[in-house]
Amino acid sequence: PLTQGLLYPFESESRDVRSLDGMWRFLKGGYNDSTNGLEEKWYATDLDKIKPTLAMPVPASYNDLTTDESLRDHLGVVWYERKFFVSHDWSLDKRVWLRFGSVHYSAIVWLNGVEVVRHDIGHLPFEVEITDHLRFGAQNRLTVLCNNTLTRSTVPQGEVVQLLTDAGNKTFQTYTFDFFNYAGIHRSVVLYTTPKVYIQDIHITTDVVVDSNDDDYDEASGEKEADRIPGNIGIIDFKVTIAGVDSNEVTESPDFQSYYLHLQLRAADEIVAHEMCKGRTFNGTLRVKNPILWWPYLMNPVYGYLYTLEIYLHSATDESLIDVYRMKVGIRKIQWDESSFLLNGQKIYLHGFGRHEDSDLRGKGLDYALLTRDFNLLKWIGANAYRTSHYPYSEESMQFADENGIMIIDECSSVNTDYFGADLLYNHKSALEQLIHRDRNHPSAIMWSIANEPRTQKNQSEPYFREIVRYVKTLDLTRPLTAAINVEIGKDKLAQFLDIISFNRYNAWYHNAGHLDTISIAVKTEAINWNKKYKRPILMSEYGADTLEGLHSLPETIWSEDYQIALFGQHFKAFDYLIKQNWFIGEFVWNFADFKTEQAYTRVGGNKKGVFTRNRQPKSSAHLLRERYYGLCKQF
Ligand code: GCB
Repeated sequence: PLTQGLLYPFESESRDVRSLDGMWRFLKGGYNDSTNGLEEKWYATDLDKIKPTLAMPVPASYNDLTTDESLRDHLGVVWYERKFFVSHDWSLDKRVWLRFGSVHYSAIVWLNGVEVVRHDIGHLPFEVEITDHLRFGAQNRLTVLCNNTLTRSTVPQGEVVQLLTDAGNKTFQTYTFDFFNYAGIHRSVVLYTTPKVYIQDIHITTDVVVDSNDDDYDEASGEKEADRIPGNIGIIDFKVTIAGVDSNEVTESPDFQSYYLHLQLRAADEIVAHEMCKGRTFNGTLRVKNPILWWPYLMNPVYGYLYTLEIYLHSATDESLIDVYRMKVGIRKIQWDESSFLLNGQKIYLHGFGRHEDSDLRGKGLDYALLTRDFNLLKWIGANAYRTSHYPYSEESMQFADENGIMIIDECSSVNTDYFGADLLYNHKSALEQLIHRDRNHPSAIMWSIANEPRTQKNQSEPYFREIVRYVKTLDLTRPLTAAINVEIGKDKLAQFLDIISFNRYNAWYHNAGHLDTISIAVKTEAINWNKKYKRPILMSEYGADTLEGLHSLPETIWSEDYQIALFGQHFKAFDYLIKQNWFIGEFVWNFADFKTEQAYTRVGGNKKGVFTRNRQPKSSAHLLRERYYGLCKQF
């Protein structure tokens, strides 16, 4: 089913938002049906009445907050609970919604003991209307079951295995992806209200066209008409869905004509475009003369410029105002062809990072302080882009990216797929559908990445990805598709379907460790071969070296800060050559910061390929990268 609604919960004069973040009660369940608390109906009563509970913050991963190894490595179910009051006022002519920014991996939610919603796939929001289940003017109990089990049909995949221990067999999770499978309620939980009839969904696409009737020409100024550069028109096509009109909640209901929409686009205090929509569909176009375009960081003195789109829903009977929703809109045009990627008609060179949502203690939990620090570091180092390796990042981070002019390669949570069955295909399509629905209005989202390092040497991967790409193209044609590939050109079966080919390669690390002089030629050759074979723009989506902060050695040896610097330098040589080939469109270091992984003898306290430490302080290479990235900002 296609996602509906899920607008970011902004408050307005017609909408209240109430956070349920804070301390919740927490209880660990087991992996099996007999131990996970479902059969015993733990949701039917207070969790403390079942067993002593722990205090657990929301949002946060639960794994690193106690000293209990069995919770860090827990497989299966955990339970969260919190109580809240809502006042009688909220029962008056309103709908009340419960929204989760993300629960990893799957969730079942009960309100006052009644199941209200289920959701699968981490890193994505879900919501449900709870008006009929709420006790107004009284206390309510919200219970959430969160299950982190990964199987061959989850996105990403994992396997559940048995190990013999002194206490008998233990069940635990294995996975091949290289980041810790943090779990819990990772993003904010909110209650919000809407009117009974409400703005349910908004889809906008933007474009920039030349103004053929430029009527600002002023003969009196002595300007010759032929010398004038015609102005631009910014186009915002919108499609707004309202719901709640009748019990069917469909926009095409007979009562539909009793409503109209008024849209206004604001630049600061000035209204620069507006539109009224009546009739059966709320589709239309706003036109802005000589718009301030959305530009990436430092490509223009004004970057990350956002207008505010205000949507007012009125009753046609008495013109009263029913619902108001405001959102930020960046006007920009994306184009791509065989050899380039253009934004607002200009060639773009992407320079940035693969990243992770990861930090000490809170794991993958949303943290505004961390987000702020990360964006300040991205700007300090001169990055203009990052890839949301290897899953959708928070909606709040997408808003930061919009505002700061950081271009996002928006990746879904498919990592290292080596099985291509119908069950996985279904979930993978759903992961992409939910991601695109969530992020399609963000100017910063410039490309969709459908997977990271799938095993595309396998024959079954070909029909699988043909179908994935066909499906994504039915959802969005305004952005190019890519995937981060690490299979060799001769064997890979996915690149043929992509608009832009991204490749991950660890020259002088996993290949030929210690041989810095093999890097430049290998990178050049690989990029050229991808381009030759497929005639597409190419970018290097990962390269890097694990680096232990404070470890130095000359001549450079692997794991030292000096080696990371030398390895970057060799890559820069190749990139400088490739940039001149035109079709080479970007370079992404792996990784922005050190991050936690599963325990493995190749990982000393996690993956250390960060340019910043896990604490977000620079390693020596950060200064070199800063010089390069600022240089690239000037060049493009
Ligand atoms: C990769 C993966 C990334 C790993 C990285 C590494 O190719 O895409 O998830 O963390 O290599 O450091 O091994």
